[in-house]
Amino acid sequence: MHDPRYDKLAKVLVEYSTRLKRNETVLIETFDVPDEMSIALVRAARRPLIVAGGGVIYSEATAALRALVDATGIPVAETQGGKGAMPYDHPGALGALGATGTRAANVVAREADLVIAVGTRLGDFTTASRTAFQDPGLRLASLNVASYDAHKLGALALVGDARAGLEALAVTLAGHRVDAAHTELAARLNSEWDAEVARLYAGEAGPPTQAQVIGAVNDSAEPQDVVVCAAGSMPGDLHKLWRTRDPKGYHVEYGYSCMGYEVAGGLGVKMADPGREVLVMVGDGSWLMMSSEIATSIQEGVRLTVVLVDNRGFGSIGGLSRSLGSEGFGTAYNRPVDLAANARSLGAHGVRVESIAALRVALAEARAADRTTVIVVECDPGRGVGTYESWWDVPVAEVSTMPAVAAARADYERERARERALPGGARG
Ligand SMILES: Cc1ncc(C[n+]2csc(CCOP(=O)(O)OP(=O)(O)O)c2C)c(N)n1
Ligand SMILES: [Mg+2]
Repeated sequence: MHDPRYDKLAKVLVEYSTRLKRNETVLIETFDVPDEMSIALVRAARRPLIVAGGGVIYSEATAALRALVDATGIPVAETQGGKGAMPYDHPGALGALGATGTRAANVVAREADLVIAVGTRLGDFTTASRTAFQDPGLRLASLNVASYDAHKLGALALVGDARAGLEALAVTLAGHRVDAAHTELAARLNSEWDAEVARLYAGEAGPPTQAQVIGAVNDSAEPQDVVVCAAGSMPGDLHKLWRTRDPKGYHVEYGYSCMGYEVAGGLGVKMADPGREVLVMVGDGSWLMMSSEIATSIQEGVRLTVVLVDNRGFGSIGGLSRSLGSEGFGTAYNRPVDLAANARSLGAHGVRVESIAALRVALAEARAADRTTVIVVECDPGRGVGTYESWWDVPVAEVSTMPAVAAARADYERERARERALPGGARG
């Protein structure tokens, strides 16, 4: 029997909750909240958002997610682990969320009055250091198989498997649809974002950009191909720009973002599913740290295509350092290294390309080749992709003799003030 008091309470919570002023704290402790209450909250929400994490993919819940989205019109944003949960061209797919997110996802997240997190640890990148969700009346529900993660950030915890939970949610929400305006906004933002991706894929005159390289690799890929990456500026760019068409088509290790994972990880992905083409994308820094599994790929006949972006150093860390006033200290390689010859020395085909047109040809040849190919492409580190309505809390020195650091510190303090305690959680 449905108890109408839940709906009444949800309406009160969503529409008339106390608006807090800065530094005021209200602690609401909820124990054993009945599932009915969660459902009532979803029905009452006007601007709900689902955040799909890696758990959606691990529990093979993508069809259940899609069914729920199609039935209710609730849009979806994806974490790094959850990318691929929705096909990029679904009108409810907002793409990447948080510090490495799309404008579409970050705009909807900022205004969301209900966030339903599914299979995500709600890590620092996903929440843009707790600045991603700014609605003062935000409700957060978190469906996670790990109780620790379900309870994080004061969420209304729904402990359970992502697929079973999403299927149950679809049954209980039968007949419910969010406001048409909310669904239409998501569809418009999805297509605006895709136009931005197309713009970056096309690039401008001059040396290739990393976004153009991603575009060429994506164009060359079949839906079931798998892109593999881990560290540097590439994971953030892939999170924003890679057009996913298969739930298993995107394999980026961003939990630790461990340099050197790329080639070794790609080998593992290929061994797990030899029927899929594996496209490893790796920076020169990561390559120089660990590319030795190329030798294993040759010895064992496990063929990979590796796209090695040479921007002469730790582009991501250099950019981060400069943005904090520290001049990119110690992040550039100042002596050229012949990385294609390096790949050949390990037994792979190794080619260097100077243009996107040549990259496209090399990608087609690599697909037809008898063994692993490493394609080296030089990119301009000064023409990166940038961020979209997001932030990441990287503390800046409080005391420095460098004026640029002092200026960065002032920016840091201003931005940090936007970090907020999520429903039951403290900041920090
Ligand atoms: C094992 C390990 N050491 C250090 C880091 C910190 N780190 C992250 S990205 C990066 C530089 C990566 O350089 P590259 O692969 O050339 O990529 P780019 O930043 O130029 O895109 C470093 C040092 C890390 N993620 N993993
Ligand atoms: Mg580099």
